[in-house]
Amino acid sequence: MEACPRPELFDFCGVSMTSYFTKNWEKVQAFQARPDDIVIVTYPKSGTTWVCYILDLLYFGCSQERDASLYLHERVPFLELAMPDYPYGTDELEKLPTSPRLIKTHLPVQLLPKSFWEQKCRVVYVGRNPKDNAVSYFHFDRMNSLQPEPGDWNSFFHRFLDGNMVFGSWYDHVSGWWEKKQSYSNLLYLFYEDLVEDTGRELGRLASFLGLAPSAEDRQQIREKVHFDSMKNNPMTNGSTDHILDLSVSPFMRKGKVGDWKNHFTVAQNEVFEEHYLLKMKNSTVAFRTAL
Ligand code: PPS
Repeated sequence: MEACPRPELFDFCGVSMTSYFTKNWEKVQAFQARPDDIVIVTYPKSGTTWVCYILDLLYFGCSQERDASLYLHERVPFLELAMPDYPYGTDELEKLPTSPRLIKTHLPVQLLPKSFWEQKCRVVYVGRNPKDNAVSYFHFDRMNSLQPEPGDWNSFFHRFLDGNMVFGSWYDHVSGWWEKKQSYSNLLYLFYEDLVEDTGRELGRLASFLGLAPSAEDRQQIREKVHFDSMKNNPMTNGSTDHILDLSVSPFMRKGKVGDWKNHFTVAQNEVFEEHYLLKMKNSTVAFRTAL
């Protein structure tokens, strides 16, 4: 397999993107949603894998046979993925035998294909505080050969503030989806920090949003399987067989904590960040916790 070059960022409908998520755009925009599709939406590095796995187990059970034989990305295809040597997300979704289909996307609200709205699909959004989100994204870009070169932490930090990231500005993403929630009732907006604080409680919120009633035993089993340590040791979820990820640079399941930003942000960066945050988010009521 030939090594692919690290991609360039370019402006795509006002959002920074790489070709690995735009190459199949015609098919993405024409995607035919079904009324029972469940869409899991996140800005990258906000807990996507975690919530995809929770939903998969809630819907399709914890049987060892299924759980040990299918990678999570096969169970929950990534809609806009169009990378070399990977099946395109839209093709994977068309072949998916399960019902409902669980669909992962990182698209900002204005780019979600319109049939999801027409079909009134349920949407689960997961947001994560921007400081930990930026740190997680930095380490991901270091170890993922199909992401742009991250450069050093300081230059990455400034790019994050400027929204020059794959999938654009964190600020626009979290506030755009928060705004949508005010008018679209089939949207559950979760926070990574709440999941860390009390996974069982958030599992309950998810189940009731989806109209599911897992038994106490099922809930317990799911909680065990989706614990950070279990997912880190699980080849179906830990990225260990993904050839574009170099786990010797940084693990895909890296720390799973709230507050790791304190190990990266300098005092000066934190001051710049806080001031910039107030400006960028002055019109949004969404609120994040940077510590528990
Ligand atoms: S991606 O590549 O966008 O799909 O990444 P994503 O899954 O959204 O985010 C990865 C971060 O989520 C953490 N993670 C978890 N934290 C706690 N518990 C569980 N079970 C869990 N699963 C994934 C993962 O470790 C990444 O965060 P960091 O801070 O880098 O550790």
